[in-house]
Amino acid sequence: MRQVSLRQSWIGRIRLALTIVGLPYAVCKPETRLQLSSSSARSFIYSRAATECVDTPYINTLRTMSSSVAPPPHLKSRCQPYPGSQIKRFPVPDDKVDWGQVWAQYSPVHHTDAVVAKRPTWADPDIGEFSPRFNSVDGGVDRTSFQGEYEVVQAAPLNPRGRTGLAGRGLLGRWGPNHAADPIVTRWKVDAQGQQVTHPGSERPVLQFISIKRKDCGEWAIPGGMVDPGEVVSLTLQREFSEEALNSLSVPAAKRATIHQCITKLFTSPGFQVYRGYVDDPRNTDNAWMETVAVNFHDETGNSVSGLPLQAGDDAGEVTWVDVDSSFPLYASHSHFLETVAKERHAHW
Ligand code: RP5
Repeated sequence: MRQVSLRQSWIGRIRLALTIVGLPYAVCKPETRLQLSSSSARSFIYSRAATECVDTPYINTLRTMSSSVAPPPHLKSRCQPYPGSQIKRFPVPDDKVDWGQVWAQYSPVHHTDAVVAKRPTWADPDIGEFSPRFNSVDGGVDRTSFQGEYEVVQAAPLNPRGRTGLAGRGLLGRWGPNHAADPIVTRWKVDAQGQQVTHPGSERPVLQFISIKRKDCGEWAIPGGMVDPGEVVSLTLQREFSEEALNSLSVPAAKRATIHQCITKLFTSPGFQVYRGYVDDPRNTDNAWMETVAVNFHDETGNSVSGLPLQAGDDAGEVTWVDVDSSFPLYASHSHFLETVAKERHAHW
């Protein structure tokens, strides 16, 4: 039986009041696409542990692109079979995704991958074997959601975007939100003469971004990764980029220091926060799901990170610069993030 946790509405009232008087709550709400002009941009620093944006001047320069239209029902989170297995999810039609739709016949398959069940350091124990504090920062593990407060039903957190046809954690380590960070590193595409390339169809300049081919599914993706307990997102963005696109874990310590020096400049330059919220990731389940903060770091002149030799590492099978184009299929919700970047930079999409 579903136990709906009804929290007092005072938080909502405070948020509404802050929004009305123009204080920064509005930019911290979930699933908000944020824009800022390059002239007014400030460095991106975001601390999930504190659950607040810490760079207040930056916050005040943001323009909000949030729409009041409800997001479409998640699709990849209902994919068949469940990744890394032959397990078939209980089929969920679009009109039954919402938990609010009563559906007595709903009988999700239970699955927690053997790797997760072995309890690696990045995974929680089973429900019943520990006492997680959901909807809070729990001993370094951020169990809050960008989507707001999620429900906990029979001790298990409930996916805020609705049914997926699979209960348990599947391949995800944490019950509830699994927080990631996605660094979108871009440059302008140039020809052999160094001239910006314009797309013949859209007549707009073409952006390129650094993409990795994921080893687990073979799909192209942004080189993102999980936020470690207690880690600030700005650090995760740089760390994951170094590990996956520059193979920093496998290079000698001296070379690692050089890589670090080269990319620190880019990652401390003004970043454009593209998205933060739920990710339609194929690994999502009814009780565990991905959320991310996606940030764009742009190499305008093409002579900072563009000069670094790309080398796939960690979870990446390949790494390369890829043209930003709507026809290029990407993992999870990554196309949506790239579309926002292209629009913000008036580039071809
Ligand atoms: C996606 O999974 C996120 O957007 C991020 O790119 C990625 C993190 O998972 P791992 O790459 O660490 O598996 O949902």
